[in-house]
Amino acid sequence: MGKKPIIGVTAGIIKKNDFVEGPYTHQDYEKSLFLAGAVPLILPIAPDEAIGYYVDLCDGFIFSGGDDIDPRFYDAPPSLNIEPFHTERDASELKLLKQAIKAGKPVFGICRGMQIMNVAFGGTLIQDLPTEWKRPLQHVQKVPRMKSSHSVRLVKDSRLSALLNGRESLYVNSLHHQAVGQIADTLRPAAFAPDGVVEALEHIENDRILAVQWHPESMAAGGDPLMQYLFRQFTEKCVQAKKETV
Ligand SMILES: [Mn+2]
Repeated sequence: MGKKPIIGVTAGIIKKNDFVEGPYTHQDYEKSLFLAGAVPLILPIAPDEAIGYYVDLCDGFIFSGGDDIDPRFYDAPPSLNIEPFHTERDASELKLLKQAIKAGKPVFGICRGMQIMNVAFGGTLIQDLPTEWKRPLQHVQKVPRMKSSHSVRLVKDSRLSALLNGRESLYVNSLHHQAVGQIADTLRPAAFAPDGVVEALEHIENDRILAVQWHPESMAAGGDPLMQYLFRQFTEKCVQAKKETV
């Protein structure tokens, strides 16, 4: 006991019918964390006073995918093509992210999780790629979730590229209609789609902060070795961070 890191995964809310409603994460997050040797812990949207307990309990955090982000958090009005957002989830995750980083915990933002990260550090979002981006490619893929559908170019000398042994590009899946707009000052892009959309972000100094726009958890759960490697690397980072803070 004690060697596997506990990794918190932020949950959204799903309503199945009038009688069934509750915290939701896609099971691929849990599957890929178990595969990587971590123990996942699903974190429901929490009141402020519970956030510190989440930070203490977990050795690292995945900020998961989900709905749009309420644009009030980056001082923009909702555009005509915004989809449903959940203000309470956004507020709760922004607090959790800031406290987790302050406590030195590794964080991995995925899809919406990358967007909330950019917003937390002061950046903005594109609210709807098809109508607000010049000549976008298809970012809501028409093939199963675990399959890749568009390429990304990794930024040379980025931490992400180094993590992947200097790779210059890879194919990823894509299930988003929002994207990073103005990048926060303390973050830098680590990957771009062919249409210029930001597909990965990393912190300029803190190597415990990484985010991707695609869904590596579904590719990993579907058997993709590169994405499984990404999860093992994150798990290892959580183990290291735990050792250093004890
Ligand atoms: Mn994409």
